[in-house]
Amino acid sequence: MKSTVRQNLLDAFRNAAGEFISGEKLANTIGCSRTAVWKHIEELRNEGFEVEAIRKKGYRLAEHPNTLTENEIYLGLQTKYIGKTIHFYESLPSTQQVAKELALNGATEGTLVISDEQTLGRGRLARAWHSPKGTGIWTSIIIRPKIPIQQAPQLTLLTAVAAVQAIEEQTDIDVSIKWPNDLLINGKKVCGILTELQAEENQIQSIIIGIGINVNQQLTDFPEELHSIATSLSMEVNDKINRAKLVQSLCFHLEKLYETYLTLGFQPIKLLWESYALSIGKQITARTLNGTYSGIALGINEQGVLLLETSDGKIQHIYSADIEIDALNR
Ligand code: BT5
Repeated sequence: MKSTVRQNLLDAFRNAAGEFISGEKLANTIGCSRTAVWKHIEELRNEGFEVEAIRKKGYRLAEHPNTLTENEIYLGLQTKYIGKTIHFYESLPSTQQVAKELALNGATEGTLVISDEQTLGRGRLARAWHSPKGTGIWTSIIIRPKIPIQQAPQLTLLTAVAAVQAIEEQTDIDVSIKWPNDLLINGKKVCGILTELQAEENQIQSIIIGIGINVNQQLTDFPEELHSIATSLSMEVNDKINRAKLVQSLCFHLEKLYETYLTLGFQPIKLLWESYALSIGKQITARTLNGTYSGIALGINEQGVLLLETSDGKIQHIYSADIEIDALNR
């Protein structure tokens, strides 16, 4: 966040819930001069916020611009710490890289990096993640859980649940999860999650949760090779979706689930994850770096590892793979 004055001003407008606040009261609550208040209001106006000013009554925030700016995200945020510090960029190679550097420099838990465009967005195994300007949510969030390293994959599954809940809340579309990190609508990918961790002497320092959600793209915004496998929320509902609201909702659900996870463990998250999962009980093929396995997906274990029963009755533990649900039982 660029300025705490700005942050306090937005908090004051949010608390006023559309009512007028006098310039003097604003200056007092924020702890700055009335001239500074005026300057910040002018900046908000330049960003597209409509701030009414009436003599003797003061200021009132009338309209939001519905753009994806840090102010717009901050204004509707209902969390304690996830997303409370926002680093917004017009364009970045990848939000993961910036979040990683911030985390190494001590950024607090919940710090959110978001960019309107990524020029080098990436998925797992350095695959490209298509992130065109002004259309999606390309974000990385820093968390610092005190958990053993081998439990880190649970956070990918937790994030997938949070993203499903946020999308369903904002759009009413049914979303399913394909293990471990794909969110699908009618079989097409709408969201991908990439979690990366930084550790020292077997201790997690930070986990960077990268989330990419296709929001307002139309088919022609995707490159040819993604036409048959990708979709956006807008394509599914035939309408534009407010990206800032979706980010707020994502932060809200992420924080709620993360708090549950820290107090009650993975079990409640696992149950939720299973309720959204596509592949459980189905015949699947899992391509791992060590080979390809086919069998029935039994579910996930306490670590978030996928259990696959092969035709000879053996149970394979799949830690990382691309899975395909076999055509026969889709
Ligand atoms: C993922 O990888 O799905 C994780 C994507 C994470 C992206 C976020 S955006 C914010 C943060 N910053 C980053 O640089 N990354 C994270 P994976 O499971 O490996 O899937 C990658 C594959 O998805 C590609 O090989 C394509 O086939 C496909 N793909 C690429 N862009 C896509 C898009 N926009 N929508 C749907 N599918 C896409």
